[in-house]
Amino acid sequence: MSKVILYFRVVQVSLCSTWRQVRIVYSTCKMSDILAEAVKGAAAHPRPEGIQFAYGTAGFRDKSTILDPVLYRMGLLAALRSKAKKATVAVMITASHNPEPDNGVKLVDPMGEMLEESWEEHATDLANAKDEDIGSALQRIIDAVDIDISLPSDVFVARDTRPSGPPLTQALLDGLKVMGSTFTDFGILTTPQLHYLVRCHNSKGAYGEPTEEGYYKKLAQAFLKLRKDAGAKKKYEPVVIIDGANGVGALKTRKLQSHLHESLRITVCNDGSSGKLNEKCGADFVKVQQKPPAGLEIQPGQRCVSFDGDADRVVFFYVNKDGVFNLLDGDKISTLIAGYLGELVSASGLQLNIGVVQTAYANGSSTRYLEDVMKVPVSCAKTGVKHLHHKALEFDVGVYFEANGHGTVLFSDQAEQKIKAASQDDSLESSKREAATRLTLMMDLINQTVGDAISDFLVVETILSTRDWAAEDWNMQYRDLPSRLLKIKVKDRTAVQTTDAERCATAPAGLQEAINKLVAKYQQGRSFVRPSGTEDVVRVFAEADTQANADMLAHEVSVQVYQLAGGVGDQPQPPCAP
Ligand code: 16G
Ligand code: ZN
Repeated sequence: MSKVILYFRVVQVSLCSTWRQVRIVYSTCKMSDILAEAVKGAAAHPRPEGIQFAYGTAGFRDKSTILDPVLYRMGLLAALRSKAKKATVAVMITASHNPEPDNGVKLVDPMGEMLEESWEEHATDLANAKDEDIGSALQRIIDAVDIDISLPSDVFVARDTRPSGPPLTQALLDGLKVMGSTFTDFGILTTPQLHYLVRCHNSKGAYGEPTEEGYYKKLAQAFLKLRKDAGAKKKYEPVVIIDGANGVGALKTRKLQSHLHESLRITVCNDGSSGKLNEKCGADFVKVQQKPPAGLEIQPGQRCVSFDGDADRVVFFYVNKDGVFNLLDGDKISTLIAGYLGELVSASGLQLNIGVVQTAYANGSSTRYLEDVMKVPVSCAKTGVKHLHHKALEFDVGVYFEANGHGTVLFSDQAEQKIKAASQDDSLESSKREAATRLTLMMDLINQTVGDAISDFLVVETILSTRDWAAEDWNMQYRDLPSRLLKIKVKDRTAVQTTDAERCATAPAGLQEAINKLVAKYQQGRSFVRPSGTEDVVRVFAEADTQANADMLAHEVSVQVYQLAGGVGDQPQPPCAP
C-alpha cells in the first residue's frame, strides 16, 4: 500500500500595509499534489525552446524578456532552499551593472551569504527543465538533498529599479505560492539591504533590526558616533557627490541622508529622474572607462562616488587641478580599510590577524604596497564575490575587495567577541579600550553579509575624516600601474582554462608559455586570461610600466588567445598610437 503523506500548505497570503503582518491560511495536501501544481503553474510561465540558462557567478542574468520562466522556477527553488535550511532565505531580482533591459535573479542564504555552491547546479537543472518535467526536477532536488517537504518555507523578496522588476517578481511569487511558501515582498531595495534583512531576521535581531529603517539606523548611529570626537579638519571636507547610476542606490542614499543630519553633505546625481540605469554612469562605467560619469559637474579635488545598479559596488574618483581623472577603486579602498583596521587592532593590544583578499585583477602596485610596506598578508581568490568571501573567512579580520569595487570586511566570531569584551573592560588602558570601541563601531558600520556600496562609502568617509585626508592624500598611498582589460570572442570560451586563482592558463596548450614570453618583454609586465562568468567572451588583463606598454601587452596576449583558443571574427587590431 503506498504511503500518503499530508502536508500543510499555505493557500492564501495577504500582505498588509506593514509587511510584518502576513495573514496565512493553511490547508492540507499531498506532496504529489504540490509537484503536480508546480507543473500546472508552469503553463503561465512557459520555458522558451532552445535557450540554456546557467546560474553563474551572480545568479541568472539575461535579457529580461526571457526570464519569466526562470523566476517562476526560482520561486519553487527558494521554497525548497528554505525548507532545506529550516530558515528564511531571500531572492534578489537584479542585473546589477548590466544595461536596463537585462535582469537577473539570485538566491541569498539565511545568514545573508550567497547561495551555497552545490545548489547552483540544482538552480541550473530546474531552470532548464521542460515545463512538464518540473515535478521530476523538483523531486530530484528533494531526493538529492533529502529535504523534508512537510517543513514550512519562508522567503524575502526584493528587486532593483528596472521596469521589468514587477512582472518578474510576480512570476517568482507564483512559484512561491505553488509551493505553499510564505513570503515578504520588500519591493525596491539594494542587494546588500536584502542580505542584511535576511541575516537580521534569522539571527533574531542580533545583527540588527530586520527593517529597512533598521538598516539606516544601524549604519547612521555607528557613523555619527565615529565622527563625534572629530576635531577641526584641514584637508577633509564633509562634502561628497554620489553618482547613483540612475538606480536604487540613489533612492536609498536619499533615505539615509536624513539619518546623517549635518555630518556629511551629499549631493545625489544620476538619481534616475532622467537618465537610464547604468547608462554612461555607475561604478562599472567609471572603472572600465576610467573617466567620470555623465551627469556630474565636478570641481577639482571634489570627492565623488559611483555606485552600481544594485548598490553592491562602489568606487571613488576625483579630477585634479590639471583636469586629470583619478580613480580610487576596490584596491585603494581595501588598502585604506586594512591600514586603518590594522592600526586600531594594534592600538587595542588585541592579538588578531588581518589579511586582505584580492583577485588577479588587483593592481600589482596595491599588492606590493600591502605586502612590502604595510606587511599585511594578501591572498588571491578567483573572480566572483563568493570566492573572496570564502577566503576572507580564514582571517580574524578579513578585508576583501574586487578591483571593481565589490567588497567588505569579515570579522570572525572570536574576533568579534574579543573586540567587544575589550571595549567593555575597565581594567584596560583607556587608549586600548577606546581603540576597541572604535572597532566595535566599525563592525556595526560594515555590512558583513556582502559588499555594500552605501556601507563601504560611509566606512571610507569615516577613515578619510579620521586621517584628515583629501582624496588626493588617499590616492598617494601608492601609484597604480597602468592596465588594460580587453575581451575576445571565441567559439567556445571554456577552451580557456585556468588555475592558481586564474593567474595561469592550463588550456589551450601553449597559451601560458606564449603569455610568459610576452610578459617578459615589458617592465613590470603582468598578464592573465580567463573565461568570463557572465558574458560569452574571454577576458584579457595586462599591466605594465606605461599605458602604451599595458595596451600593447594586452593586445599581444589577445592575439594569442584569438589564435590558440578559436577566435571568432577579425583578429584583434593593435592599439592606435596615442
Ligand atoms: C559578477 C560577480 C562579480 C565579478 C563579475 C565578473 C558577484 C556577485 N558578482 O558580476 O564579483 O567581478 O561577475 O564578471 O559575484 P566576468 O566573469 O564576466 O568577468
Ligand atoms: Zn552590483
